[in-house]
Amino acid sequence: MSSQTLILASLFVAIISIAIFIFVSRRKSRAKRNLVVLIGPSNSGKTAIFSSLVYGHAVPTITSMQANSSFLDLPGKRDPIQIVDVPGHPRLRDQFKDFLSSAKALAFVVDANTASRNTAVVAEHLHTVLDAIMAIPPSQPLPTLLILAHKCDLIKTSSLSADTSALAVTRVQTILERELERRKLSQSGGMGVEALGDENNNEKLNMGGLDCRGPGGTFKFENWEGGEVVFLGTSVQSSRSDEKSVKGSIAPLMDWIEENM
Ligand SMILES: Nc1nc2c(ncn2[C@@H]2O[C@H](COP(=O)(O)OP(=O)(O)OP(=O)(O)O)[C@@H](O)[C@H]2O)c(=O)[nH]1
Ligand SMILES: [Mg+2]
Repeated sequence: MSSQTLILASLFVAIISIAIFIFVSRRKSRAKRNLVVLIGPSNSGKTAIFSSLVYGHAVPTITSMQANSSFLDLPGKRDPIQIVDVPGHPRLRDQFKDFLSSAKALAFVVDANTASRNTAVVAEHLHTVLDAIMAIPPSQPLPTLLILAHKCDLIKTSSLSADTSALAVTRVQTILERELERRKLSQSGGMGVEALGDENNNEKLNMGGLDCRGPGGTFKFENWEGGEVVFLGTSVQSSRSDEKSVKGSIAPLMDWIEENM
């Protein structure tokens, strides 16, 4: 065999090997994305949602000091869905970053009933999540950001027939958009924004992640440049006797998982 043929044969083998490697690693990264990560402030209801998804009912909880992880088998799905519940404690909440490359969805849980009182804390926490998603390299698929307006059962309405879930979603979305726009303006004015979660971490003062398309770039989730944001209204407990079963109240999240994973 001439040396030219040998070089051509080696090149051919190298190209085939690279093609096989890329094919296998793409399949792997697609197969891995069966994960939903529950994140958000302390006491918002992440562990209650986790146990409702995994065990079918909410269990009594205390403040989580470590992440919970379990699998959910759904009819018609080949692979089980992994659910991870990351504690909201300021020193532990950044653990969600470990799952960024494999998560299909990050579910940011907000207590819709107290969101207006805790706006600054909730928005600062969400800002760290938006910043982390925007920092994902373009070669990696972006997780969908689900924002769960949770504890819908506690929303007070004048009419019994009102859709508390829709009210909770509108309330949470409006509050967060307003506060994130405020943070964006403070940053662009060179004033910096508060890092409420961990007062020792100065990096957070320069967080990005709020870029939006459209005139003026006003912060709106539908125009956010970091990918898809979906709002869902959920609850795991019922304070009204005429309401659906506990499992039914996380139905919007379950439906999203069934349709998208
Ligand atoms: N009314 C009502 N209460 C809820 C709901 N979901 C959770 N809770 C209550 O809210 C409290 C906090 O819930 P957790 O699930 O422990 O909150 P968490 O987000 O895991 O909090 P950390 O572990 O500290 O991050 C508990 O007392 C729950 O019973 C809900 O849908 N409705
Ligand atoms: Mg918890």
